[in-house]
Amino acid sequence: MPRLNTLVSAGLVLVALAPIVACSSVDSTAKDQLSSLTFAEEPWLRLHSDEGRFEVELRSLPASPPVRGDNRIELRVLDADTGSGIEGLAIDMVPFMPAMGHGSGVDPSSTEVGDGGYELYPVRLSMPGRWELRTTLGDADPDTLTPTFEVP
Ligand SMILES: [Cu+2]
Repeated sequence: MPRLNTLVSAGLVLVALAPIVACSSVDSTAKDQLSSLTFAEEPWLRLHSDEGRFEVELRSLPASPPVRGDNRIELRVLDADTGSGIEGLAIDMVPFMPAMGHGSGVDPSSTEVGDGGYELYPVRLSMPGRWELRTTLGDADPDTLTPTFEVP
């Protein structure tokens, strides 16, 4: 059936296999399970930084948007004019719940993964509701970004 073949794109196969991979390692911790997952090809959010210098793609695991508990978030930081990845940025991210005026108690650390990619872990969202990721890109001449979303 050609129609079925069209539906079974690489992306769908990845999504279908992810739970199987997670379930096959019953003894591993939540962290191990999270690190065995692969970011989706399509970002769940694209934003310009507040000063417009960067275009930033966001991907998250184990789901998009991020979920209650610990998340892995990848930021891909691109030059807004040329589209090329910006390397060597210090990234500071503070999860914050504006309605209740609290953060998450843990600051995620940033690991550069190449080509303008930065992985933030653990992004800990302790309760359902609206969260902001108050993010600073670079330290000498920083630009900022505040992805905002609902945690189910
Ligand atoms: Cu809260």
